[in-house]
Amino acid sequence: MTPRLILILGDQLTHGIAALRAADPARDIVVMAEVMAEGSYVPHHPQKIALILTAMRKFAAELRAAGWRVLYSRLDDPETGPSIPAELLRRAAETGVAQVIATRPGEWRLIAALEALPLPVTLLPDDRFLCSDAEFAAWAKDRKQLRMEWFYRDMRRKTGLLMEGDKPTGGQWNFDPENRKPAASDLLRPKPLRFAPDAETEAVLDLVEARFPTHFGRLRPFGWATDRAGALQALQHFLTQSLPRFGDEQDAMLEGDPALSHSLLSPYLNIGLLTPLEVCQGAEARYLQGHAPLNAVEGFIRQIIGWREYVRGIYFLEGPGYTARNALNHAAPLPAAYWGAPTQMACLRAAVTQTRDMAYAHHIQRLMITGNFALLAGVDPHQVHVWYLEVYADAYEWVELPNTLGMSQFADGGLLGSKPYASSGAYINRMSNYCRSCRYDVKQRVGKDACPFNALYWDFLARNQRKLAPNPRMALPYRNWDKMPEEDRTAIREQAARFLADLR
Ligand code: FAD
Ligand code: DLZ
Ligand code: SF4
Repeated sequence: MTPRLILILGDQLTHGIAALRAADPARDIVVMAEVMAEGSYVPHHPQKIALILTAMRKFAAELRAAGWRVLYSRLDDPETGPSIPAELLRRAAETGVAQVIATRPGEWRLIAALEALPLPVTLLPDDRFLCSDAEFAAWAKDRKQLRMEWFYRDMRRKTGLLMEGDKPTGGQWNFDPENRKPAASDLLRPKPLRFAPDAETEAVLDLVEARFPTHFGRLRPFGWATDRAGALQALQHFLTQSLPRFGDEQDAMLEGDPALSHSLLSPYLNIGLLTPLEVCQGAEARYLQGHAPLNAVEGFIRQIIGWREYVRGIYFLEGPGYTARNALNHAAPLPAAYWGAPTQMACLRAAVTQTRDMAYAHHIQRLMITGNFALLAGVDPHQVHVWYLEVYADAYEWVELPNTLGMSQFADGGLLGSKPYASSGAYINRMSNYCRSCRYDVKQRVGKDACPFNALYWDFLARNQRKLAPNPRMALPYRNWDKMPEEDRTAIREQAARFLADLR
């Protein structure tokens, strides 16, 4: 029987992935390629590139050990082509094998490139996700509004996670009201598991250092797991050490404690070293054995079978055009502070510094610090999107774009979420300890010491009143704005204008 080329991409490192299930080790040839194009179509954080390349090398070794023939191209091989399509054409010419089977990539960009190849290419659905495109489209069809909470309930029913018959465990679908607690410093809080680089990882770190010297972000210290065994260890560590406090500390932010009780599992989930169902079943088991409370376990599972699946559904439902959305017509450039330029805003400095050093920030830092500030400052959502895609170890367009453009920048006009995640300094002060060490005063709205989030928040509301005021969920802030004396409103808007002018 004619052999086929089986393409495995850097975020498809799962032994049970569709393309491998459709292939036969005795007949087919696996193709894996480290290419400059994937590391630089946006300049990814060096830790992300190092994670992917090391994990690809280890995965290829596992495939060979399992009996597969693998053609593996290293970035430093002189024959390696510049891109995935170039590598497939080279391997096709070299082997005389023309037909390609791949699992559909997670970015429209690469789907288009594979479909444009002058070779017969079969793209199989990526069934590592719990909800297929067809299922999501059927769910979304005829709904006036898409809301994660309704989708999530269907995913609970589908997976049976935290279900007692057709009822949710504990009698409620969502325990978030118990979760939004500010964090308290705790020197004994368990830290996420980090891994000292082995020789293979060190070799890749040197390669990445040499090939991507200008990318934003520190490569070392590098502490990510780079194979499934390591990712499983990280999962067990999270389940036993941090999961019990996950719910309580989910929305909190603390100077000097970048992870709190978050899992840091997204880079492993997104490249396929862990599967969403095994992670959620692990968490559910901790609840059933009495080791973790329901608010923590339900909250954690919701992030994965709810938010993660929901944003992916939106990405593929909306198509490549979603990237261009800009419902609020924002056009300002991304401030230099996002690239590490000095800023006196303690919260922004902490989030960006941590991002530079770890390629990681937790959800509330991404949403309510860097995302919120870009939203209030009217930054072009496309620039914000590219920044998030560049700087995080877990960033792939299918998950990053809806989170950034939809959830954080409201650039889709409310398709993904019901209202903008905009807040003044008061929210950051309530949920973090950043304000204590900040040069600005979170209680002031105007004056040289005033927290920039305050004037910017009201200015954002005023600027967008026509578009946002009809939204019932925005009624309260607009009532407060309208009640403010005229001279206060003028002073706030002047303060915001001065701050934005200085920023630019
Ligand atoms: P935990 O807090 O421990 O959560 C557990 C898991 O739930 C995560 O590992 C992740 O797989 C999943 N999850 C949680 N929230 C979300 C969400 N909103 N969407 C999808 N999955 C979620 N996540 C990415 O994986 N890649 C991205 O590129 C990305 N970009 C984001 C950009 C913005 C502007 C925002 C607001 C959020 C973004 N997120 C992204 C979602 C979320 O911030 C990260 O998944 C989370 O911070 C990863 O850290 P963790 O593993 O410690 O998560
Ligand atoms: C992110 C990434 C990087 C940095 N490098 C490679 C690579 O060299 N080879 C590869 O196959 N995949 C890489 N990836 C992952 C791809 O960018 C990812 O598969 C697409 O963005 C689709 O999600
Ligand atoms: Fe951030 Fe304002 Fe608090 Fe400073 S005062 S840390 S700028 S919220």
